Amino acid sequence: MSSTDNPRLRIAIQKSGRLSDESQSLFKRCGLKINLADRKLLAHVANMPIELMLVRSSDIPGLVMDGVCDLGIVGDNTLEEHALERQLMGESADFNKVCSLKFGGCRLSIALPEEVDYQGISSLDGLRIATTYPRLLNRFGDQHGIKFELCKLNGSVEVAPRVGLADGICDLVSTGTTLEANGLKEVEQIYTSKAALIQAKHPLTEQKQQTLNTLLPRIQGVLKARESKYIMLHAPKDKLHDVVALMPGSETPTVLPLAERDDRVAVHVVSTETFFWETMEQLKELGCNSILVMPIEKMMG
Ligand code: PRT
Repeated sequence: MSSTDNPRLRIAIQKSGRLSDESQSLFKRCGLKINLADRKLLAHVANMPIELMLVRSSDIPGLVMDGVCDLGIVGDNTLEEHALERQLMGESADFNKVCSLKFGGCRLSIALPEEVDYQGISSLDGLRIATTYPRLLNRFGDQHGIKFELCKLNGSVEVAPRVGLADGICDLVSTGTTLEANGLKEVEQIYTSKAALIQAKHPLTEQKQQTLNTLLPRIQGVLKARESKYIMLHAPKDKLHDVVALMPGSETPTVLPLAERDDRVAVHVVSTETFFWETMEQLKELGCNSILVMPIEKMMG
């Protein structure tokens, strides 16, 4: 059944790998009851007309661009590489990026053996580079007027220089541990990526559109809640202005009286930015106490 005849909104997610747990957890936090027990290709959602297609990450851009799936979650890196490849083949690469999902963050970088004396981008000209991302690497080369000799690998890219297959690599990096463990150093960052929710260009049926209209605000609510904190503290009344100014991204605070204390108040705020220990220490210096920072599960409105 093609996606357009199917009453269920079909969303492609990675079956197993770095994006699969976060993708499933996002939908679960949106209230979807996903039946994953049998690990089939399609997992129905029990309480909404949605089905998840569990596939390899690298298949997701094509499934969405060809209209087999209505939506998909995939890394920008995979998406961009696939789109570039299609454009070079003269095929259409249509999709809409609905939103960035704030997980799966990484960078695509060129790395060389530690002992190489790196002299800048021009010294990369003519090097043999092993990569899973030849299109993104070539685009970087074109932008800087350099040419690479490419060695396309789909895995274990980081061992290529050690076994004499390439002079360097162009691969995804998150912590840098893999590069270090393989005696490589990052010399150029060519692309940064996060997981994204993408949508096919085909028009949705009214029923699917309604489902999407319910789902999207929930996704936004989960993403916003993930970054936000609910902060409660007791503050000296005469320092209220300074106290509120210290809390990043806070909406209008709720200020409540404290029993038997005319000089102090309770302050409650939702802060939409990262709340650092340093801020807590500064609040304490202003005379605040009972400072509580709590995670928020869901947000709407
Ligand atoms: O599903 P399929 O097999 O087609 O895809 P895949 O092989 O790309 O799957 P997977 O699970 O490895 O990666 C899925 C997506 O996760 C990627 O396309 C990125 O968008 C994202 N992502 C985020 C990463 C990393 N971080 C990452 N660190 N993907 C891969 N890595 C690898 C990298 O290739 C290297 O081997 O992790 C190693 C480096 O990690 P650090 O922490 O040592 O720097």
